[in-house]
Amino acid sequence: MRIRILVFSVVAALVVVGLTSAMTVPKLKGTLTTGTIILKKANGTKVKTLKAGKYSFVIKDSATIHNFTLDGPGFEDKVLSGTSFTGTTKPKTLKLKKGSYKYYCTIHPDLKGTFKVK
Ligand SMILES: [Cu+2]
Repeated sequence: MRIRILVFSVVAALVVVGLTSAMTVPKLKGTLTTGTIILKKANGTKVKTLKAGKYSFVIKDSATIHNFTLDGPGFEDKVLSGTSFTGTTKPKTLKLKKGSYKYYCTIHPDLKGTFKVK
């Protein structure tokens, strides 16, 4: 009986750990204004390198003339915030693979940032 309780506890603990790790997808916050585009980690630092894996993207977009578009392995010009949209996008989970990524406005390609996934 005691072993059965122990086994149940271990299984329950593993389920909790599994659910927790599934829920803790790192958040990345993009900001798009009339003159700036930037992608930051939850701690506020600019994204330069990331480990391969899933990330939850949220874009805070106050510009009606720009879009926030991601280009890189697995994504060819994926629009995360459309040109006319303003506000904060719903979180979108994306799986990033190794390689070089660029986030930019397709209308104004000079408005851009890059990061690497290792
Ligand atoms: Cu633009």
